[in-house]
Amino acid sequence: MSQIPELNNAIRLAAHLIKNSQHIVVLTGAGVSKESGVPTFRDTMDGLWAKYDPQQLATPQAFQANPKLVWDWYEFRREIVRKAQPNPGHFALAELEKRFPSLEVITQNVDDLHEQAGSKNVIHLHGSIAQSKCFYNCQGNPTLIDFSRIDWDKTSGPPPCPHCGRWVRPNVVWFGEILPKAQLEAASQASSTCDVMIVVGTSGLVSPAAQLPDIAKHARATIIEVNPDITPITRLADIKLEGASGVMLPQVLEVLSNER
Ligand code: BV8
Ligand code: ZN
Repeated sequence: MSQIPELNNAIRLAAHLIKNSQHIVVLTGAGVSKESGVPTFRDTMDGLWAKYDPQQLATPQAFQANPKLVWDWYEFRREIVRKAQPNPGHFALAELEKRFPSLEVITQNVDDLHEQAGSKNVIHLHGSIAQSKCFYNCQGNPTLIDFSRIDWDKTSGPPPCPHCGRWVRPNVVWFGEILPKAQLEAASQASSTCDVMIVVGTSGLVSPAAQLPDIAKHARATIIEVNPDITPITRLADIKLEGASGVMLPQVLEVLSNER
């Protein structure tokens, strides 16, 4: 446990509320994958990408203006995600789901580290960086493409869609694009029916995901925020675990285990 008494009390209280909950929802952002070596959106990317703002690159306009630049940025990020392993924070959430089977994870992240750690009920609001699709969804939405079998000049940028010959793009939700209807509905439903929402590693700046804690609060849920920083969600939090998720979440689990 932490050496800070207030933090210890917060961890104990969080464990107590989780233990007595009926329906837990966990909302995660890039911070939960930071200890796995995946940069957050607030982090400046290193080297070549340091001069670009992710919010400027993660848009359909940027892709149409310079498909090679955006495609190469995603290939760079895919390599980081491919090498990443789940961290203790991911594993603690997967263990919580084992003990509380109605637990749902709503993630803004495009990596699959929650699933790799063993989480089963995961709602991806912003898609998956490991998947690609036809930019025009020419065979239906989404027209997923396995480009590993396409032979194309990789220096020229994105591969051509094998159906229509036009661009292939990452299967993620870009800024200015609408979120997948089913996932957003499921996330809103979960947020409006949970009695505990654990918000982990998100700056709470991107909508509509940023509104989910408000929905939970309106439904009289207890909000537990896990983040080393202050965020717009902190004002909603009944309990603030001020620290890294890979440290805080295992400590909550440890208290839960000792209380068994
Ligand atoms: C939509 C996939 C509507 C891609 C992402 C003006 C013009 C256009 C749009 C808008 C606008 N104003 C508002 C909008 C809406 C816009 C938006 O919210 N913009 C913001 C920036 C102002 N939203 C959208 O465009 C969304 N779509 O609104 O559509 C619409 C309606 C009709 C018709 C058309 C459109 C789509 C948003 C989805 C964008 N895609 N990702 C990709 O990954 O490349 S968003 C992307 O950024 C992530 O998925 C994530 O959601 C977000 C980053 O946020 P976080 O995850 O919170 O990460 P961040 O780095 O910010 O923070 C990390 C946190 O972790 C920090 O707090 C840090 O303290 C903490 N931390 C660090 N270490 C740790 C830690 N915590 C715990 N442990 C640690 N160790
Ligand atoms: Zn196509």
